[in-house]
Amino acid sequence: MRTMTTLMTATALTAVGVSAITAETWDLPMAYPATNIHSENAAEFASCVADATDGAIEIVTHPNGSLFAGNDIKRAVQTGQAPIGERLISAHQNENPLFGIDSIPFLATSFDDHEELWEVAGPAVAELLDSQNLVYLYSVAWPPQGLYFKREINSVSDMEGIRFRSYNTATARLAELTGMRPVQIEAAELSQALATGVAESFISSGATGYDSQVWESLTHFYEVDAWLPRNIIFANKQAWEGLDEDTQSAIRDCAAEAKERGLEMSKEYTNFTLDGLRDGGMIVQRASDELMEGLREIGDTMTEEWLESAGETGREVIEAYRSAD
Ligand code: PCA
Repeated sequence: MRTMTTLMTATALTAVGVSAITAETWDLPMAYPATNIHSENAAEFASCVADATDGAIEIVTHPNGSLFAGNDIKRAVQTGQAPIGERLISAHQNENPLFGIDSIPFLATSFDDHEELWEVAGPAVAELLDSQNLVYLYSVAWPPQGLYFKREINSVSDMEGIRFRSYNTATARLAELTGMRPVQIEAAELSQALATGVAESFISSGATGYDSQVWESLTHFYEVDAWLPRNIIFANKQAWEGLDEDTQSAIRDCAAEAKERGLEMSKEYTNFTLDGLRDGGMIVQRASDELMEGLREIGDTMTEEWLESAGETGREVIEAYRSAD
């Protein structure tokens, strides 16, 4: 396919004699709604790339799981079904524990700490992606993760038996350790799952609760700042290597801008969406000391489990992060 497009581009250039008259389209599958910060940021990234390459590369975003469901995006890009894509990387912790480093409970709980963690973890994750035929372009953290319920919850024992929507290994494990019942559901299906009672609770940012208008089904959001997971934009390696150096560096520049802009957008979206939940009628507050204490104990267990599974590389990254404090 790509060779074909390149050939057509070359023919068009010869025929007309101007640069970049035929664009190469890069479809970019994404899992979250078009109005979400990650999707809006990627749309700006796409327009930056179009400008910087004189229209030679036209990235077209496909939000909300419309091209591939979230869980299929990474494989689609690895195998070249899509040249570029965005994925919540911790959802792939089952492939390698390093992918779940951003979802270790209470390891990095603020944007600043999370960025420090990513400074040491990012290169290791990029290397791992490279070994899977993926080229890391940029990534952006979600706002801190809190707990959603449809009644008041003051302790871990209050959570017993609740049907809990999970989105990665860590969220499923959290459910198990708190006595809840995990069910894996894509963000695009979340409102529906809550409305039908398939799920009655979940952990996420204010952003996803706001995007999914969860006040229609739920009543409480507890700020626990458990972790900040990350979405990564990556390209298929062959598609990437098919680009000339100038094009690659133009895309890298746009990616560097997107990383910075995305971080600012995510920070701003945090309070905006918590206010949005309140406007929708939800009670938004910090979790009680008792609940936090119970969650921290579970966090310690999960940290130990992660370290055990992640081996030497994982341990080194955590140590480098902790000693940078
Ligand atoms: N929203 C995504 C992942 C993390 C977040 O804040 C979700 O709930 O699927």
